[in-house]
Amino acid sequence: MSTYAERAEQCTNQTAKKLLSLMEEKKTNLAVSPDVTSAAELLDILDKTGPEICLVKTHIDIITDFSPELINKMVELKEKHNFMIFEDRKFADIGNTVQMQYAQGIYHIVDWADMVNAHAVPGPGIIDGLKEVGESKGRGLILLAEMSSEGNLATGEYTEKTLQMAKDNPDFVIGFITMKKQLDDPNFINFTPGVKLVEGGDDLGQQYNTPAKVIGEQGSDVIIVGRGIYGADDPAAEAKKYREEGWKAYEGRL
Ligand code: 5BU
Repeated sequence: MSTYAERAEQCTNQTAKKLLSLMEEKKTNLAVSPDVTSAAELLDILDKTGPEICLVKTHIDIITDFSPELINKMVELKEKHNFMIFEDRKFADIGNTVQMQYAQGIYHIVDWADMVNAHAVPGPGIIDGLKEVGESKGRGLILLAEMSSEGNLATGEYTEKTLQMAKDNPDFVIGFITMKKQLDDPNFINFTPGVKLVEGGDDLGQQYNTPAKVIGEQGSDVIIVGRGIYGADDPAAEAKKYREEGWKAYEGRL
């Protein structure tokens, strides 16, 4: 299996290249998902876990006291700790609408998020719409090939067709939300949510796998951890544990 550094060399998209290089350089395949609802809490968790992560995954629309100042501060932390930003917006509309959701409204996501994700359900027009806005800024798109929640419909033929949409747009699509490695193509990065140090789930259908399983056995590239880290008493210490587990699993599979 290729290293993150080798794959960074082969990528066409600059966001994918940057992420893979950063992962290798910082020796971390951990993304933190601080799903809290206040700006101060978000910034606090990000400052504490920043040294351990390659990426932060945000849900900007759950912040109750959002202001553009939050974005400025998040970008300051990004520079301080050297990580990238993924807004988990899960676009799911026609190309014309998602373009506006991506660039306009109050969040202007395209201006600060290195990468965003989208459902494949509307068909390739969703990629075209996002690409028209994001490509010139060097942004990257992640498609939801699979989901972590019980009973989800992103399986079988749906997943296969999603992968084909990515193959048709290798300049803008940088990878997948998936439970395992998809495609034998070093260009695409596999991102996996639903990760905890012990397997299990929550009472709303979330299902958890361990870093060892996700990275070591299933061949994914990036673990995305929410409650496992921000719900801990010491998020910095917990992030360090996930980072070590994730990196050990990566080295083990090389
Ligand atoms: P958790 O607290 O580690 O369960 O949070 C998981 C995060 O990943 C949360 O922000 C979800 O919105 C996100 N997620 C997910 O859990 N499963 C999926 O299939 C996708 C996103 Br796509």
